[in-house]
Amino acid sequence: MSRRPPLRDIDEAEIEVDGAESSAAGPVAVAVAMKRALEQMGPVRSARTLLRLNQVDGFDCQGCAWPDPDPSHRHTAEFCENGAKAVAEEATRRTVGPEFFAEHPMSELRERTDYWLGQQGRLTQPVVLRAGATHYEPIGWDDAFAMIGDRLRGLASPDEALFYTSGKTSNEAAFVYQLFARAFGTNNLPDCSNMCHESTSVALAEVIGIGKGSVTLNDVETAECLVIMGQNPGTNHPRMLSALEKAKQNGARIIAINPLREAGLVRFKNPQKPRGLAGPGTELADLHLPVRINGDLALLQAIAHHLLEWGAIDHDFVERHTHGFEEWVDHVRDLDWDAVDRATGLDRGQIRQAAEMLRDSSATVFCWAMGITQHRNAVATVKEIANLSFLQGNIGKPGAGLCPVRGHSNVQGDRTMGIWEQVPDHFLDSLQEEFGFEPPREHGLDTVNAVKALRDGDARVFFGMGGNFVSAVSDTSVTEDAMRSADLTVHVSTKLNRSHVVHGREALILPALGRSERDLTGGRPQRVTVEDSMSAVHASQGPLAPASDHLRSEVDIVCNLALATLGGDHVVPWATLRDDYTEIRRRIARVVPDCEAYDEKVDQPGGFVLPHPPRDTRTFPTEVGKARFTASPTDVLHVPEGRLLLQTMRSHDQFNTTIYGLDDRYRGVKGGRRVVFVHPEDIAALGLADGGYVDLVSEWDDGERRAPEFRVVAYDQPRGCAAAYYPETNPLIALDHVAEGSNCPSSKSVVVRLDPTEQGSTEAHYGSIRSDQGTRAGSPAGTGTKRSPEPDQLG
Ligand SMILES: Nc1nc2c(c(=O)[nH]1)N[C@H]1C(S)=C(S)[C@@H](COP(=O)(O)OP(=O)(O)OC[C@H]3O[C@@H](n4cnc5c(=O)[nH]c(N)nc54)[C@H](O)[C@@H]3O)O[C@H]1N2
Ligand SMILES: Nc1nc2c(c(=O)[nH]1)N[C@H]1C(S)=C(S)[C@@H](COP(=O)(O)OP(=O)(O)OC[C@H]3O[C@@H](n4cnc5c(=O)[nH]c(N)nc54)[C@H](O)[C@@H]3O)O[C@H]1N2
Ligand SMILES: [Mo]
Repeated sequence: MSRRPPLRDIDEAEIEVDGAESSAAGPVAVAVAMKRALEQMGPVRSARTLLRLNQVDGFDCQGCAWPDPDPSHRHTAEFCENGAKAVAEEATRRTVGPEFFAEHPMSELRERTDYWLGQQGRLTQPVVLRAGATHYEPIGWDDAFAMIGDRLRGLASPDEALFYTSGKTSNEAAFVYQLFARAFGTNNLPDCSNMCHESTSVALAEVIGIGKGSVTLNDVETAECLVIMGQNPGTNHPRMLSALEKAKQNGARIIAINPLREAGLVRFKNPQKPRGLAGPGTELADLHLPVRINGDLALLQAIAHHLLEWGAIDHDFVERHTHGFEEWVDHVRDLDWDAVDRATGLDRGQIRQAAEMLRDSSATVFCWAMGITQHRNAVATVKEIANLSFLQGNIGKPGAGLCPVRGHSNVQGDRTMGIWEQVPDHFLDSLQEEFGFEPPREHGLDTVNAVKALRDGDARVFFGMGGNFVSAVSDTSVTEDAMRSADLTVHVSTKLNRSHVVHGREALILPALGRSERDLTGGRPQRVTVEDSMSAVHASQGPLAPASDHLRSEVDIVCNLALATLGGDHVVPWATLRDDYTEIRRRIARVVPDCEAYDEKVDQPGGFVLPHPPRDTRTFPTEVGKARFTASPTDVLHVPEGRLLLQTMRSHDQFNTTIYGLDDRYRGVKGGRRVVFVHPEDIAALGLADGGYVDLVSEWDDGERRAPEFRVVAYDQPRGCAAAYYPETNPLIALDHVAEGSNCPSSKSVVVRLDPTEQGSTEAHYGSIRSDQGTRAGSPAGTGTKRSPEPDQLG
């Protein structure tokens, strides 16, 4: 199985490779942020947005979910380079109106990359693609709602509809959206979490009784030791570096566990400080463990083995608050060191050094992200992180705890509001009591199962609240075919993306207001609320005039759709909820646990923090009423001879499937994205050349999957590992390659073969398919290989 990539609009012949950097941020970050802001927004909008970003009376950054400092500690410029890019991307002055769609037929748009599609600008008007039509054309809002309502009512069962959510949706919109799905009659609420921190949520719910992290920003800043695993904060959570800098100034030591030596974990040049702008910056990681991909579970067990050996145990905590200790100890004492060596690829001295740093710390925070959650054994690994924290009592005390670092800015809030295909019964009971309808009780479909339902004809309508489903989900060709088999696909979006051009028999794009924009729904200024990665909830209100007069808020869209589908006399007062979001917050207060007096509490400067029993009082609402130690087998992922273990990650110039630009500055790549990072000795051993071109091929029971034409880049990392960017690599990941227990695509451990090819050969390779579509602009074959680092310059 292979999929022709839409290459026509990116000329990667000019790609440059300069070697990795050894510090993050600094003056270049400020310059890049300002350049991007000015290009997209111009000076006035740049000032108007950036100065309101993450301020108490401003709006929440559309980027990551890292929390804001206490109101009294915020800077005038409380944002990072990538936050500025995220804002610029939304507040751009470029627009995509009806003329655009008249000009560009689907046959052309389908050939475009997500990069090109996104760069066209903000969507301005609802558009429809009628069955068999060649172009999207304008449609009025009422007609669009009527059309969707009609198709939904025509389904054989409400479970034939899928209501996907990406993690930017506000709490208010999320609450009415899940309410609509359930009032319509389904729990099919797949979300981006299913591909992201689901492994974390599943593991933590089981072992600490709540699927959320247990720390505050203050804990991070006052920890004695921080373990940062499977996370690249320099790119994906840049404001976390300021917190790490504070921690270092308070004497903390940092252990980075990552196959790559990410610049943001080495050194931080804080652009808010003279020392950061002109000086050497702050050294961050004291110890970097270049673990082999997927070796974390074994590594954590080895560290625990040492701590047990040395008696570095908080006996009081273990006795009073935990369950299952003996069984776990038996497993870890008996550790198979040979398996540890093979799984981690580390030398035992390095592991011991990490264990010593933990032993010598009386307050440790554990941070992790996608490098941990997107593996077959991810749930087990997260539980092992929890085991280690329990052993030394590092939970529910200052400066210590579990810190899963969430992705999308409101992904945690969306879950709190009930965007969850497996929401617990007590939540459904409250919904029933508040609104007086009977919500469906059967669990719904998650993301991977949603694709299967479409593929198998069990789902007919796909509705996306934000996001870019076909590019974000694994197994691109299967997912695209699944999407094409739908009767109707609808996307509530701000920008054009691939999910709009790979569509069902009929398709609609509904353009929504972004977070930076003024929301005057119901004729009054509305604000929304969001929850960050540390359970802090606060208000957000955009300052800008909307990109077009036709835009509607997500709340407006959901409530009008509900009216069109369920009728004006439905038990839920949709029009009232739509016209005053305070009414929604009143319902949130009565339905969502721990949200009493919600509207009043979000009014406090900086908002409020949701309760978290393990963090607040060391109570663990698990089945056994205690924190649970759990023993997991020390597994080693087998990689056959001649194959590499590929992780699929983000470059510095993207937000998930939104591509801001073609540079990955910290890793030294400029002007292109189809690169695969490989250890110099593996390049030699595989008979390849640095700067040469390969097809990435993955092998599954049902055949091969191929992502063509990646340039090989020599890059320091453990032998046997490789890395390339997502979403270009999603065609390689079989839909069934998922984490056990969470069903999260295992996008960080894909066994691949590298087949040598020639640059520009894709055309020939797919010649018969591409022949009628012209040739790729400006990429003469065989040119453009530029300077690349010598192997001994790396690291
Ligand atoms: N600017 C920007 N910000 C973002 C995003 C974005 O795309 N752009 N995305 C947002 C979202 S939704 C999310 S979920 C987060 C993602 O934030 P991250 O999780 O930081 O994102 P990735 O780029 O997937 O990085 C994974 C990191 O894990 C490492 N890694 C890979 N495999 C392993 C492994 O087996 N073990 C260990 N220890 N490490 C491993 C990689 O080398 C890399 O450093 O960021 C959010 N913030
Ligand atoms: N191989 C591989 N695959 C992965 C990952 C990986 O690491 N490797 N990471 C996974 C992760 S962690 C995640 S979270 C998913 C991300 O999956 P998604 O959340 O589905 O994808 P995004 O790229 O964030 O969605 C971008 C689109 O959202 C729309 N949008 C932006 N802002 C708004 C808004 O305010 N309102 C509305 N309505 N729409 C808006 C725009 O139209 C934009 O095109 O991808 C997953 N896929
Ligand atoms: Mo994510």
